[in-house]
Amino acid sequence: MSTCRICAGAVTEFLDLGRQPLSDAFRLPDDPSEEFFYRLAVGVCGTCSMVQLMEEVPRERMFHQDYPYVSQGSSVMRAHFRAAAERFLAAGASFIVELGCNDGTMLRVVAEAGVRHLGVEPSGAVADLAAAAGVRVRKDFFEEATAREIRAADGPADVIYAANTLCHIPYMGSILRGVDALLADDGVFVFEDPYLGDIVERTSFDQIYDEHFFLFSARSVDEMARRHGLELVDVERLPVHGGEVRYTLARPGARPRTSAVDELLAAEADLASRTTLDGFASRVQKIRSDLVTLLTDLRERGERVVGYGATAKSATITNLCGIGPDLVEFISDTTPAKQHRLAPGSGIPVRPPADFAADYPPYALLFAWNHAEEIMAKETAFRESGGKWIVYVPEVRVIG
Ligand code: JHZ
Ligand code: SAH
Ligand code: ZN
Repeated sequence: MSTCRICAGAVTEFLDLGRQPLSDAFRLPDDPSEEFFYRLAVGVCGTCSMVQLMEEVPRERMFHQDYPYVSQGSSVMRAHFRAAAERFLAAGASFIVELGCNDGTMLRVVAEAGVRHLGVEPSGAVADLAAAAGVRVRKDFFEEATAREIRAADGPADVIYAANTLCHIPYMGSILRGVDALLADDGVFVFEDPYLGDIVERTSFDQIYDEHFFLFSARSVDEMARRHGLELVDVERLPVHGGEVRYTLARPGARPRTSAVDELLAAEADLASRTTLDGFASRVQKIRSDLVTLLTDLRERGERVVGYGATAKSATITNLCGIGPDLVEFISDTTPAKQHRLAPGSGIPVRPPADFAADYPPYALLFAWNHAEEIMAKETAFRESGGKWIVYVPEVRVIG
């Protein structure tokens, strides 16, 4: 049992994913330091229904100068963020603040339009990429104190936006007090994160890792907003990252609540129930044993398997299943800051895509399954060489 980070209610554990490393800590092969591990387990609050990790990793261990993830690695995500920026601009926003702006993939569109903005980003190297792209960025963790300083210096924000960032932040009280301090009276706080409903439906349990402290639903976000003097006024389901929801919060009465909110709330009637979550946990165990069986069989037959996409998500599955370099030769990844390093916990080497293309393996294990369409569309030569994809969401399957 632990205490809910939203409402202080009792959180009951429903899934233990074991000892896990930091999902984005790609290590140099000769790094002599001891690797950090924590217990990855997830539970649900009996009061507000928020699904959350049982243990919290200190933020500075995850987000620092060398944080490697960049948003620009997917063409689908670049288009997604361009569309988000264009929508804010079309609505007439004159000051847009983004939490976790990363390499500035969204805000560079705002900067190009000449509209006032600020990115708040604690991870140094990615913040530098944003600045180099013409984005105004503050290297800091967003929290109440940061928000008050921004408000004093820059005035109220029409839009506060956070993609794949809010669910990373356990200290939610400070964040929402900060939003209250910074948001214009008729402003909107818009955030999008992996959706609990999709995670349960697809058994995409690899969305659970250190950085994803919360798995949001309309119900839990509605409760969270209300407890902090805000109102959930809109929800929109997004196809990106394996299924997300974009939530819009506003000050009470400032905006009408759309029917989409009530529809999603109604569809979630059983989502946080013990039966649903226990069913999810037992499907996780099936995926785990199916995948280990498949990879072990392939090894016994002498077949090569290469991983595709050194995702943060892959840390959960490799470490849960005990998949190491004996089962997956290396992982191909486009991110310079991950290449020539070892994947966390598993020690699987990460190599540039050229190494994948130089000698196509018969099997590629698709760790970046959320980008399947984009990846399969461009990896035609792999398929033509006879290559087959292995996926494990929503179940273990060989394609080809
Ligand atoms: P991708 C990260 O998760 C961490 P990850 C974080 N916690 C989060 O929530 C999401 O991002 C937003 C590579 N790649 O997007 C690039 C190729 O090699 O699934 C990335 O390393 N070739 C903030 O890491 C990885 O795969 C390709 O063609 O799970 C994809 O990572 C493409 C498209 C990607 O997020
Ligand atoms: N928005 C981008 C990046 C997501 S990665 C996208 O969707 O692709 C999550 C980002 O949140 C990281 O760059 C991390 O440094 C940042 N972050 C973590 N805690 C934060 C905080 N308290 N305030 C602002 N950014 C934070
Ligand atoms: Zn709670």
